[in-house]
Order: sequence, then C-alpha cells, then structure tokens
Amino acid sequence: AEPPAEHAVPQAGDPSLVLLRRVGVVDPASLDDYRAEGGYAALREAVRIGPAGVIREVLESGLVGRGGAAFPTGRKWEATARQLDHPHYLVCNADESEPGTFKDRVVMEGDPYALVEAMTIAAYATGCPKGYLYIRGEYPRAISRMAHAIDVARARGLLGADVMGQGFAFDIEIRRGAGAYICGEETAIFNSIEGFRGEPRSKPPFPVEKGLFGKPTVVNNVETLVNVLPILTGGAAAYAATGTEGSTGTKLFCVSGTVARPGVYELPFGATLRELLDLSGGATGRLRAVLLGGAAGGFVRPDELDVPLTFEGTRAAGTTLGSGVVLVLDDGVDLVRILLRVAEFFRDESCGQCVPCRVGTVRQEEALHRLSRRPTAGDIALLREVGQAMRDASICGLGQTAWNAVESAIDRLGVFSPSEAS
Ligand code: L3W
Ligand code: SF4
Repeated sequence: AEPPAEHAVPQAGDPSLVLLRRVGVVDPASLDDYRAEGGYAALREAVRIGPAGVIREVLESGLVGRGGAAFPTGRKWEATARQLDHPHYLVCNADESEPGTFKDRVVMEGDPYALVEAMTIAAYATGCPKGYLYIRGEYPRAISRMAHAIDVARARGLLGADVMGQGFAFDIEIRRGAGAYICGEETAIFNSIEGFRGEPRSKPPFPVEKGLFGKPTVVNNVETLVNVLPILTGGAAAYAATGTEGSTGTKLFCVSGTVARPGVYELPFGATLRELLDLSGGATGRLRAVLLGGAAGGFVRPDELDVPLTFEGTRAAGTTLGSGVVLVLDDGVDLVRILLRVAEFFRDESCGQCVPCRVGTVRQEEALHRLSRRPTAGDIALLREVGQAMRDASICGLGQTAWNAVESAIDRLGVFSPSEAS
C-alpha cells in the first residue's frame, strides 16, 4: 500500500509553500480546518468580481496547464464561457497515470476541499452546472477523500442548486478510471465518461467548442485548478510576480528514483534542477542522468543541472517539464532496461486506434530488444524512422511522444554508442 499523501511531502509545514501549504497540516476530512486555513476565501472573491472578473484574473496571472502541454488556462476558460451552446461542462483530469507522477494524488488526499473549491470557481467562471472529477482508479484513498469532501460541501451549501446562496448551481460527480493510461487524454476521458471505449478523438474541434456529450467543455488538471485559489486570494499580479515571464507561479515536482528523499516538492518556476536535487538530498550514488517530463520527456546529463525548471527553459534544453516528473538515475541503474520498460509501457498503453502508434510502439520495443543484445546502426536508423512516423502521424500525445525518451537517451546520453555498448 502507498503511504498517505502527507508522508510524500518532505516540505510539509514550510510556510513558503503555496499549493501544498495545507497538506500534512489540516485534517483532510474537516471542512472547518480547511476554512480556518483560508478555505473558501477564493470563491467569495470570485463571486465578488463575477465570472468575467475571474477569467480576467486567470488570464492576467499567466497560468498555464500543468498536465504537460502548458496551454493558457484563461484562454481555455474564456473560449468556453463565450460558447452559446449549453450546457457547458467542467472535467477535472485526475487520471494521473504518467509513470513517476503523483502530485495530484497528494493534493487530493491532503487538501481535498481545495479541489472542490477550485472546481466550483472554474464552473462559476465558465457557466458549467455540472463537473466530473475523473480520478485514476488505482487511487482509492484519493477517491474516498474527495467523495467525502464533495458530500460535506454539498451538505453545507457549497455545492448544489444554490451555491453559497449566490444563485448559481454546481455539483460534482466522481468517475473512476479503470487502469488505462490513455483515459488521461482529454478526449478519451469524454468517451470513457460517456460509456464508450477510451479512445482519443481527433482535434479540432477542441473541447472548448465540442467536448463532453458534444458540448463546450473545460478540461483542466488538478494542479492547474488549485492554482486558481492563490490567484484569486492574492491577485493576478502578485501571483505572476513568482516564477518567470513564461512560467508564472510555483510548480509541483514528483521526485523519484535513486534519490535520498523522494516525494512531491513545490518550488517557484525558475529554480534550477540542481536546487531541486539538493533539496531532495541528491542521487544515492554517482548521478548518471535525470529523466525530466516522464516517459514522454527527455534526459538531462549531470553537466546540465543548471537548467531552469520552466516550460521555456526545459524546452531550450531539449526536454520538457511535462507534468513534473523528475526521475533520478544513479550509475547503478541499467539505462537500457529503463528504455525497454518505457517502450513496453507505450506498446501496452497504445489504444490501437491509429496505425503509426499501434505498429510503431511494437516495432520500437522490438528494435530496442535487439539493440540491448547487439547495437547496430541499422536498428538505430530504424528507431529514428519509426519514431518520426509516430511523432508526425499519430492522433494523440501518446503516439506523438512515445519515442521522446528513447531518442533523448541515444542522442544525449550516448546509449548504444560503441563506448556504451558492452
Ligand atoms: C482551445 C485551441 N483549446 C490546444 C487545449 C487542448 C488541451 C490543451 C493542450 O496533452 C501533453 C504532453 C505530455 N483552442 C487549443 C486548445 N488546446 N489548442 O490545450 O493541448 P495539446 O493537444 O497540446 O496537448 P494534450 O494532448 O492535451 C499532451 C502530457 O500531456 N502527457 C502526459 C500527461 C500525464 C499527466 C498525468 O499523469 N497527470 O498529465 C503525455 O503525452 O507532456 O505534452 O486541453 O484542448 N486552439
Ligand atoms: Fe491510440 Fe496511440 Fe493513436 Fe493515441 S496515438 S489514438 S493512443 S493509437
């Protein structure tokens, strides 16, 4: 069994925390605790400034999505709010399945009312009477804590037909995933909620126009939504003063692997990878590499640890922040085994709907197995060709990114080069 969220936050109780400040401090079951620690001040502010005011604040804050693609949240909300087709829906993507990602679990288990409040604000701003919270099925503790928080909020008039007596209706229904990674893709979630196979849809149309049940839909990750609370309580300008121009606010990082103190860390954007590693006690052996951004991300070498942890900084360094995966690998780790595991994962999780991904993920895994026995230039060339085809022609992010980590290991770490081959 996994340890509860509060044990996964080494910084718990640190007053400089923003998103994690209540985790490990409040009783996650207690609405009174949540309120005593500032809960529901953001919703009161939202009601004071009105839906258009909320959207303006979110736009001005510079908040971008924390699920991996960094799309501006305010633009998504604005586009949904102006759609004339009704009802609008809100979907919170809590199907946290990227290997090495566990930040949303920590928020849901440790501060569940924060997500209820943040979803209520998003729904108020964009005109959604109904929200779905789609939680990874392997998170039973998060599911029960969120269900309890939703029930208590409803009983206290913070959800339901007349939220806070302010004349707007909003309620939340929990849906559990059933073990498929692809159901974290935003349009596969819609199919899953509607009762169909979890297969991604082609975009456009984007969800803001045609999403759940064909209606305008806001889809946001858990971490994205809870950022709205400090934006409203402190104001957009104060929020944007933290971080960098391109990446405002703070970020949750999931530190795992061969590292002294694994866990979820919160740092302002712009801190370096070296600072994060220092905070987490560093690699347990001699550092070999850090996989940033997860299976869809890329490797950083020990001589590159000053890379700033921002969307723009990691992109310039040839990788991505993704959803915040920081997988530390010391020199005792077999990198080829890691790559084989990544390839197996994508082959297993491909929904099979489109050929480049369905076939490409199989070919990639086969070539890696051959390379693990005997590196050849032919198999490296084959990997590149297959990888490019997946990137160019796959329908969704899974196929488009399935070759990222392997390419990065070959090009940046020299895996399978003559000096590395044994
Ligand atoms: C309105 C437009 N909306 C784009 C919206 C779009 C979506 C968001 C991003 O995720 C990432 C990848 C990995 N009008 C719009 C628009 N949108 N143009 O913006 O869209 P997109 O298509 O760039 O990305 P995506 O397919 O939603 C791909 C990451 O996801 N990933 C894994 C994630 C895992 C987790 C987890 O476990 N918690 O998040 C795998 O690929 O980093 O960058 O909402 O609708 N013109
Ligand atoms: Fe399915 Fe892969 Fe195509 Fe995505 S890219 S729709 S996971 S087959």
